[in-house]
Amino acid sequence: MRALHMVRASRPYGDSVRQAAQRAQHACIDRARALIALLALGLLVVLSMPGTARAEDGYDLWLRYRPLAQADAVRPHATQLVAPETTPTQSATRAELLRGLSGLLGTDLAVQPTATADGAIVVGTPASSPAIAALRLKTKDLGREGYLIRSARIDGHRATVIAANDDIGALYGAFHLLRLVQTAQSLDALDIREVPRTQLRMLNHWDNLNRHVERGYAGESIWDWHKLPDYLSPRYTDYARANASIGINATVLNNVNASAQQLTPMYIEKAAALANVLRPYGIRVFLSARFSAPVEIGGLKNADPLDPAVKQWWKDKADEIYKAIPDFGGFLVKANSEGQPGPQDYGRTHADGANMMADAVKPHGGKVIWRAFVYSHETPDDRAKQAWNEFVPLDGKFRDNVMVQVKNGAIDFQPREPFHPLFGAMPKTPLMMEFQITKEYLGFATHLAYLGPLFEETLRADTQVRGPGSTVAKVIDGSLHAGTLPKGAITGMAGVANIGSDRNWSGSHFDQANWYAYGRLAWNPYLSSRDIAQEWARMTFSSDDAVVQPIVGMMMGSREAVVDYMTPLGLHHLMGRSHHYGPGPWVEGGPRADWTSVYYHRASKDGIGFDRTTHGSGAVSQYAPPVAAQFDDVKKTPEEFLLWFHHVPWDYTTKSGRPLWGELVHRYSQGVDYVRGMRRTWDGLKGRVDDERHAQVATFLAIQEKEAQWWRDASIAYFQTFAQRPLPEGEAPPAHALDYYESLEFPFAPGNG
Ligand code: BDP
Repeated sequence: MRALHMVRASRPYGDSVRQAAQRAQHACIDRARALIALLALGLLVVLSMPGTARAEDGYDLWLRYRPLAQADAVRPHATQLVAPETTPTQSATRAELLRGLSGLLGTDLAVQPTATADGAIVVGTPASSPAIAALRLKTKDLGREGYLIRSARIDGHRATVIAANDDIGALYGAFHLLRLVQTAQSLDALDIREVPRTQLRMLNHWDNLNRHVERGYAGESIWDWHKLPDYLSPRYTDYARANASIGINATVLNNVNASAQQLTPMYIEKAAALANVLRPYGIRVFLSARFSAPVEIGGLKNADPLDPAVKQWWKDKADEIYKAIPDFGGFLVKANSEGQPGPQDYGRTHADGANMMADAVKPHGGKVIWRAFVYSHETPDDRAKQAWNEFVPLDGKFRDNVMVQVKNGAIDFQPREPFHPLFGAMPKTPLMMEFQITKEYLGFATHLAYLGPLFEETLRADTQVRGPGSTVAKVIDGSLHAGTLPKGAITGMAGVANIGSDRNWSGSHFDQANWYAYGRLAWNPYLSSRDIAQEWARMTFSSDDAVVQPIVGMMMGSREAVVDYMTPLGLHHLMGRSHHYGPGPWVEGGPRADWTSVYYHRASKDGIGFDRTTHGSGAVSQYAPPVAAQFDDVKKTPEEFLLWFHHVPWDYTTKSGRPLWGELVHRYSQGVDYVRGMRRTWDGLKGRVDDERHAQVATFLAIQEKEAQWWRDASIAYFQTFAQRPLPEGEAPPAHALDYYESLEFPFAPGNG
């Protein structure tokens, strides 16, 4: 219609109607072209305007490389790139620097064989780079993965040097340099030396072969097993880049509740294809192994670890895997836990099982990571004590290529737990930390809960086993027991991944921070979670302080808020049955007492809490004497663990002066209030964060507020039936009666095992 109208309006005399129509059409096309050009120009201007918020979907994680406000300060330091490209890792390093710096600075770097001008970035090892060899830097003690970043002069030119012993160290150094640029740090007079404090920095995927992710809230498994080994999604490479950028160097592809199928030739080939993609980024593949695999896929009559046929089966299996994956990392095993098969099925110990598998992978340099997450409802003892009871007697009985992987707390990844008493209690066994990055117990993907403070709290906890300062971090990095660990013992940390096929990887934008923080702390368990949050927020959202500071503020208190509105004062394990979504303090009965809530909170008319003192279950005695004495005394126990260790009367006076009941209600409300505060802060950032991400976070925060209120109301309604006291003044009553909350069912909640 519009074109026709223009034809009529602009027909000069003497033109045929067709000519006029053609001319008008051309004019129209010209105008359209001009408009497109104008729009493109506008877009370009907008894109290159630093700090401008434009739609982003989160796929790029913290490696966004958007134009930097401070680009002018960086450009003189990044005029050319001198980086070898003869190995896949070198190519990845060079490609990342080019991609990152050109994105951040808006200019293309010239790649040169040598530094020919000021501002060269020179990357490599003494073997790969003559310029670096000539500098004769002290790289020896950097190991394979460490690196130096130095300001230097090369052939009279100012240069920034990234030097390592091995390609992988250079890649890590390249990511570090990019981080410095992304976070707007000065590149003058650099003198950085980094060596990872732990050797195995690993993700544990709880991914099944049908792509269901146990406790996954970010869609299906990232691994498209069906299309492997032929189709290699580009996502695998981006996964590797993201992990390498924070130093993660190992990944267990499949669920600890493992399918034996994973060890069949077909799936070994698929795992090998993934290993090939991850290898250039320094990431080794491990597999969870089902202990009964010799029976299920090997046709043996049993899986007894002392049976020669079983030993042979695992040796052959290891040989087969190493043929396909020469740098295969080894096996992760969940045995005799929550119904999984294990050596105890044959009257053998965890050490018998672990050692048998360790012998199978040993000739290839492989490791066995044996989980200490064991407990049985048939054992009458407090669940919190069972791992310690089983494993401490086995200290010193494991092969030197076995590591025991211990969850941060003795129950199960709760919003808050005291550190696991096994840390410090097995001086002859390398213990790996197991954190849960996916938020099974902290509100799934929709609750904003930054886990950095949780990780940090555990790592800084003082076991006191060798006097004050015997922190969990020192157990994990091997320094506390350097004298007693087997020679060449490996150190490490594992994080249960929150990664899935969702476009933003983690199910929510803020959950990316938990992956990031985990990686950074695995590299260096002594980092501060606040510094990590700053880094992450700058890279992920904006380098503008007016954006970063409010975001960091929200993040830092967010985990504590979850503790408050779900399980304050040391309460734990109060979530809905099986799916673990929402409150379920009333959960009782069913197949196992230790899968109910009443087992843990023990609320009655006289009080609430689990007595784990020397008068109760005695769990406190599993800690070193000074810690045990502290936790044994209700007055000395930090209030955040009060009901973890003590059964306390409802009118017990807490530190605030409020009676316990009042304090409990206060904490619940405080948690909800914090979420309201986060919403206000986030609303204030509208326009400063791109609309797409802003809107999703805002919606998730609204969900979080609703669910925090639900947790508060349901918990108060339930506990009030025991406390039999009115709500403190000013506290709003629950929106519904208790039976309403109890009636809610969620048969399709995600992630259910
Ligand atoms: C529990 C999860 C369950 C896992 C188990 C484990 O609910 O899905 O299999 O941990 O760590 O917290 O093995």
